[in-house]
Amino acid sequence: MAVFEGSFDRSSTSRFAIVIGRFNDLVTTKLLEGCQDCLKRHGVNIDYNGNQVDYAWVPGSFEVALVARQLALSGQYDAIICLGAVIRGQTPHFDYVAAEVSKGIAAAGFQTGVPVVFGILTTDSMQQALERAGIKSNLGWNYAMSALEMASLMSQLPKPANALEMSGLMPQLPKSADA
Ligand code: INI
Repeated sequence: MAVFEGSFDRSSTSRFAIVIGRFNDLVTTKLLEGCQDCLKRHGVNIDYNGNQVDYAWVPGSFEVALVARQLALSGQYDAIICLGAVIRGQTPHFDYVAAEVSKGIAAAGFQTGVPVVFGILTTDSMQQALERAGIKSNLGWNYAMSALEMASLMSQLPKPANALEMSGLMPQLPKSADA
């Protein structure tokens, strides 16, 4: 039997997409820098005109999952990295955005079979967000590590016997009574 484990040594051949929310871009641009730094130092060509990383900017975290799913469905990427910052305010808005983006990103991965990394900060304050986007550490780096590891791991796993069915995209037909 086998032990499956992602490695970080085939990065120069993997392809990634990064989806970034513009909302709270003081934070998300820093997450992106951390993410790019990690990818670059693992041998990934992060150039905008290169052939390894594509970038998609969206208005806010709420839109991230939709775009990540569409990119994943293209079959062109080994992993998708989602970056956003949802910061609690005076209203319940935070809860709606945070709930939808986390569910949406999980669904995008499940539905497509492509690893979709949850790089959305959810914090109580801008201070907490900035601390996680470069002031103390930069979680963008960690999100890139997850993408590298998952891209490698998924490439090693046995392929689904029925790719459409496993993706959850095939409509479930009702079973007829006499079938
Ligand atoms: N989007 C964020 O990425 N972070 C937030 O903190 C946020 N808040 O608090 O409102 C936010 N809202 C915008 C949202 O993501 C959508 O872009 C907008 O509602 C349009 O659909």
